[in-house]
Amino acid sequence: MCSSKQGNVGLTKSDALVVVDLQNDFLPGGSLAVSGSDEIIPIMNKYIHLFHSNDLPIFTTQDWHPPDHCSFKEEGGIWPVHCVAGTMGSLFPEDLKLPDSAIAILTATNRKKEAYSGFEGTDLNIRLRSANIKRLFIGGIATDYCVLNTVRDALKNGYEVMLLIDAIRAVDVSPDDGKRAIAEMVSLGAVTIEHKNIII
Ligand code: VGL
Ligand code: ZN
Repeated sequence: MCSSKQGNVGLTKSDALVVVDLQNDFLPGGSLAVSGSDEIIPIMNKYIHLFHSNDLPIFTTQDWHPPDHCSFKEEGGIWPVHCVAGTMGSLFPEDLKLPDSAIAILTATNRKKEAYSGFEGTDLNIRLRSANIKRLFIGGIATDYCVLNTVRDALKNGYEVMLLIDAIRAVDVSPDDGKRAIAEMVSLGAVTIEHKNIII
């Protein structure tokens, strides 16, 4: 499939915003800090405002690990301890302006299982279906892990995906992982969009 860059896009009642893992531990000063991740907070706030003011649902995912999660180095995984359920690092930064109506989806809660997708082991798909959502606007952290896997599953589950290209940041364990992830998401059918392209 060809890569496609979208012009202006209008929001409809079958659209939802999915904010992926915009949590303290992935921000500067956090235990798994992602470079430049703080820069996307004001942009995500614009998307949040757009969706909320149009009465469209906002879903948030949170990496929500037990203290001995298998992805942690101490347990043989590759990551420093991060996003332990209920700790400061697992919470949203104060300057992320989420409305009370935002729907929280908690992921990777099973000690024995890594899960990078917001759909894996959660009720996200059921909630989206019952709200008649057809198109997802997906952004957050990290481009090359949870955003990538959430987008893959969204497309597999039949949703249209608009990738918020101005509101994602990559871990880049290997150089260009983020770039490759974007290329893959686009080749699978995701359409990239910037907040200034949304018309209402
Ligand atoms: C993530 C690394 C480890 C993510 C979660 O949210 O992309 N990355 N756990
Ligand atoms: Zn994690």
